[in-house]
Parts: sequence; C-alpha cells; structure tokens
Amino acid sequence: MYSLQDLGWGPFFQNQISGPPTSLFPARVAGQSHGIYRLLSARGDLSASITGKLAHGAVHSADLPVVGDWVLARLADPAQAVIENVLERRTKLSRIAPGERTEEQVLAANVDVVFLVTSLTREFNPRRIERYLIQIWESGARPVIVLNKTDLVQSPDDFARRAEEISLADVLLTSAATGSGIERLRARLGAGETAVFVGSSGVGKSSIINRLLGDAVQTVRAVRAGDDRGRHATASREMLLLPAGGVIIDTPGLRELQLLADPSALGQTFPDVDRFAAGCTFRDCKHVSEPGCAVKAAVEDGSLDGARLRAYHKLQRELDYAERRTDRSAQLAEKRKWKQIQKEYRRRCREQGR
Ligand SMILES: Nc1nc2c(ncn2[C@@H]2O[C@H](COP(=O)(O)OP(=O)(O)OP(=O)(O)O)[C@@H](O)[C@H]2O)c(=O)[nH]1
Ligand SMILES: [Mg+2]
Ligand SMILES: [Zn+2]
Repeated sequence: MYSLQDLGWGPFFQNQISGPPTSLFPARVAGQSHGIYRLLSARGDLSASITGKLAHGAVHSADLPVVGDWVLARLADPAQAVIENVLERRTKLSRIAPGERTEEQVLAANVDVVFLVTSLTREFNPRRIERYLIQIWESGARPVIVLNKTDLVQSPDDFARRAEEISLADVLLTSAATGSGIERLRARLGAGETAVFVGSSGVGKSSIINRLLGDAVQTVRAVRAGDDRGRHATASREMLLLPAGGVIIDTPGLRELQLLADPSALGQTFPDVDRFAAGCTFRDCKHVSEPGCAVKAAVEDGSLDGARLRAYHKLQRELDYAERRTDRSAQLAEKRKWKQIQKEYRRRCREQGR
C-alpha cells in the first residue's frame, strides 16, 4: 500500500477528478512492457491493461500511458486493473521517436527534476550536455547535471567548471563507486517529488540509484542484465520509491536524442549567447553575418567560445526543422481529446452521484 502523496500526487491531479467518488481510482504508472502496465496505488501494486477505447482512441503514441503518468483505473479482479484514462501531464520529457515518422515519444511524465548523468571519461561532451538541456528545459522539470565517476579523474572540479560555464543548471560531482556526492544529490529531490535519470548507457545512472536505494539495492540489481559498458544494462524505464521519500525513474541510455522543443527554448540553454545578443544592432539578428552583431564580436574578442556559437546555430537549425515537421493539427487533436475525456468523466460522475 502506498499513500498517494508518497507517489507524487498533488492538487494538479486532484483538480482533474473533482466530483463524487466513482469506481475509478488514481494510480501511477511504474513500468510498462508489451502492453502490460505496472501500477502503484493506494490499493498496492497492480498489473493493468488499457481499455480498448483508450487504445483505439489514441491518435498518437504519446496519448498512451507512460512511466510517471497518473491514470484512473478500475479493478477487474483483486490484482488486475484496467486503465480507463490518463490524467493531463504536469510535465513531460519527450523526444522525437527514433524511426521514419516525426512523432513525439514521451520518455517520462510528471517529473520535477531531471538528473542528466554523464561520466568524467571520454564520455564528457559539452555539446551533448547542451542537447539534453534543451529537451529538459522544454519538459518543465528542472535540470541537474550530474558528473559521475569522479573517482576516475585527477581534477573533477575542472569538469564541473566547464559544465557550469555552459549552463544555468545545477552541477553536481558524484561517484557511485565511492558514494561521494550521493547525499548532495539526494537533497536535490524534495519530499513527494519525482526525478528521472537520463544520459548515455554506461555513465552510472543505475549505480547512483542503487546508492540512493540503500538496503533495497538487491531488487534493482536483480532486474539488471549486466554491467559491461556498451551494452544496455537497464532494459526499460522503471519507477522506484526511495526509502526516505521521493520517486525516481531509471531509464536505459538513449542512442539518439532527436529534439522536439520550441525554438525559443534555446535561450535557457545558451544564456551567454542571449546576453551578448542584447547588444546586436538588429533585434532579430541570427548572429551569422549581420552588421553590428555583438555575438560575433564577442567570439572575435574571445569573450564567447566559438564552439558554443556553432552549437547554438546547429541546434537552432534542428529545432526549426523539427517545428516545421511536427504536425500542428496533432496539437489541436490533442486539445480536443482532453476536452472529450473530461466531459466523459463529468458525465460518469453525474451518473454515479445520482
Ligand atoms: N569507477 C566508477 N565506475 C562506475 C561509477 N558509476 C558506475 N560505474 C560503473 O559503470 C558501469 C555502468 O554503470 P550503470 O549504472 O549500469 O550505467 P547506466 O547509466 O545505468 O547504463 P544503462 O543502464 O546501460 O543506461 C558499471 O560497471 C558500474 O559499476 C563510478 O562512480 N565510478
Ligand atoms: Mg542503467
Ligand atoms: Zn547578432
């Protein structure tokens, strides 16, 4: 049994179900595999499927429940539930799904903090960090950059400084091997908050989570396939509860992160470029070859790293392209769908209230 608060419930979700009690109860999606969902709820740990209506009504795969989602379910038998609908998401970490179609894939829903983990080896790459940060700022959750494996390098502080230079996000140094920095990381997660761990395979996401879980460590190791680098140790996205409070989601390392964000989101990832841009002659300056460009001037006099501006341009082009390809009508369909769900829910409440 869990209290809804322990699972991250709050007014945002409560307000979506106000009305007389129904046979439906709220539950949080903790995992998913081949159409079978694992739910955590006040009624305990349940296995669940989704109604045919939900499955067929989904216009996009992003409409289906994902790890971290709050859903309304009913009990089919004591340990088996059926998910009737997905509550509106407070935040969501997305990307463009790998493959041909330009479709949103939601990696985790309703998260407060995203721990972007990288390791202090050859893996450390400021350009990759920028890429992830764009997507994290877009999610609505707050990013924390975690530089792991500090035990393997001479001067971890140099890496921390480089990470701090390129972002507004918090930067933490950790070693899952020695336990250093793990307490500070734990303190970044408030009571009732949810965190997701993202980053390349092998950087130590699951190892850090094992440290956080403490005594519960066995259960995590048991579901891990192996430890070797290059292979994905974590097979699927999975939600876990910390003994001291807080919810965490482990994810397998991503091979690609195709961005899906509003182009204006660039400013949060490149505050330095933005700051210089205030001095450009033209307000819509793209900092390419316009006269009176303060950003180009900053690169020339060495106050802005040229690699940083090149990354900015590259990501800008990518976001513009993704925006052109994403179907505007899909967003409208999404709005209509939510309206329909809420109407349906109110109707049921009225019926049951009678
Ligand atoms: N030296 C050192 N090794 C570490 C540290 N953290 C993790 N490792 C090792 O790095 C390897 C990968 O760790 P995992 O925790 O499985 O990495 P992951 O990010 O969860 O990888 P995926 O699940 O594949 O995405 C393992 O062999 C860990 O023992 C660390 O702080 N220092
Ligand atoms: Mg893992
Ligand atoms: Zn300019």
